[in-house]
Amino acid sequence: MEKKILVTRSSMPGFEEYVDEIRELWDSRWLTNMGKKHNELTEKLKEYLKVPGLELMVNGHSALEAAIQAFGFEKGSEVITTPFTFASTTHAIVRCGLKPVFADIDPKTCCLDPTCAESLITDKTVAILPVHVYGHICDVDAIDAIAKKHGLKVIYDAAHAFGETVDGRGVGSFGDASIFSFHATKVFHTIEGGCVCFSDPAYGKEIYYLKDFGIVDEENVARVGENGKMNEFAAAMGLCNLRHLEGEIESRAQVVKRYRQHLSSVPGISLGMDYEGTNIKSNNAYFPAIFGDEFPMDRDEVHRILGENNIGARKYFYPLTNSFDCYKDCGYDPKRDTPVAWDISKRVLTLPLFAHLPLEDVDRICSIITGVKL
Ligand code: T4K
Repeated sequence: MEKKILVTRSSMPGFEEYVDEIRELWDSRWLTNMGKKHNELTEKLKEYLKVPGLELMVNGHSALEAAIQAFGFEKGSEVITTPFTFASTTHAIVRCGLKPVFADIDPKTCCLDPTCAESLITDKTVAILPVHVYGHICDVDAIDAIAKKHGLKVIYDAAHAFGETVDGRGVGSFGDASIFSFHATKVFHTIEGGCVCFSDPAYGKEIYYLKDFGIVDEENVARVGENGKMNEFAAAMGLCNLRHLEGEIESRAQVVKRYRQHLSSVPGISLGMDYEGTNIKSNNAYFPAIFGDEFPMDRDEVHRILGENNIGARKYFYPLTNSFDCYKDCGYDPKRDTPVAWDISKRVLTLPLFAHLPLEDVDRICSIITGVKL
C-alpha cells in the first residue's frame, strides 16, 4: 500500500531554528501575557499582512468571537453570512448572541453573493460576515458598497486568506475587521493561533481588552473578556514560520500548477479560482475540485476511491453550516434558501495540498481521479 497522503500537512521550521527561537524563554521565564515574542510577531505580521492594526489571538475562532463582540451589537441582531464555511464562522455569530441569516454563494468563488446578501437585510441587520473561502477573494467592492448604503459593519473571516493581496493591498485591510487563523493546518501557523486586523485604534483597544479578561489595569476590569492571549511558544513558532513563508507558498504554487495541468480540461471537473496573472496574489491555501454531472463519478465515489488508495481528500465544506444538527430548530432550509451552496457542497472535494507534496504524488492522485494512466 502506498503511503498515506492527507489533505494537508503542517509546515515546520528546522528543529534547531525553533529551539534557538525559544531558548531565551528559559532565561526570561516570561511565557505568555503579551511577551516579547508576541509583540515581535505582532509587528512583523502587521507589515507582512499590510494592515494598520493587529491583535494576536489564541486561535482563529477566538479572534472571530472577539471581532464580533467588540462592536457591542444588541443581542438578537442579525448577521448576514455564508453557510459554505467551517463550523467556526456560524458558531461565532451564535455564541455572541446574534442570529446568522444565510445568503447564497457565488458559484465561481464560493464566497457570499452580495446581491443575495443585500436582499436579506432587515431593520435587525447589523453586520455582514463574509468568508474568503479557500482563499478566494470575496467581492469586496460590492460588499463595501452595500454596507455603506445600509450602515452595516463588515467583518471578514479571512481564516484561509493569509498574506493574500488585491492590487497590492492586504486582504485583511478590507471591511471594518478581518480575522485570520494560524492553525497548524494553515499556510502560516503558530500551532494554534489567529489575529484580528482593523484600522480603528479604538476598536483595536477593545480587542485587546477582550482577549485579556477585559482587564484595564490591576484595579479595573471594564469588559466581560476571555483568555484569548497567544503564548510565547506559539509566537516563536510564528516567527520561525514567517521566515520560510514565501518558499512555502511558492512550493504550493508548483503543486497547484501540476494539478491544473492534469485536471483543468477534464470534462465535468471545475477547479477553484486561478489568480495567476491577475491583480490578486494567491496563497494557494486549498485546492477544491467540483464534480459535475458530466463526470462519470459523483463526489462521494471519488472521495471513496481516493480513500481506498490512502489519499485523504476532504469534503470542505460539507455539510453546510445551516444544515448542522445544532441548528435544526432554527428554521433554516438550506436547499431552498441557499441552493447554490447546497449543490456545490455535495459536489466539492478539496484535494491534498501542502508545501513539498511530491509532484509524483499529485500525478498519482490525478490518475486515480481521471482513470488515466500518467
Ligand atoms: N473560519 C474558517 C473559515 C475556518 O476554516 C477556520 C478553521 C476557522 C474560522 C477557525 O480557525 P481556528 O480556530 O481553527 O484557528 C481544520 C482546522 O482545525 C481548522 O483550523 C480549519 N478551519 C478547518 C478548515 O480545518 P479539521 O477538523 O478538518 O482538522 P483535522 O484535524 O481533520 O486536520 C486536517 C488535516 O490536517 C489532517 O488530515 C492532517 C493535517 N494536520 C492536522 C493537524 C491537527 C496536520 O498536518 N497537523 C496537525 O497538527 O479542521
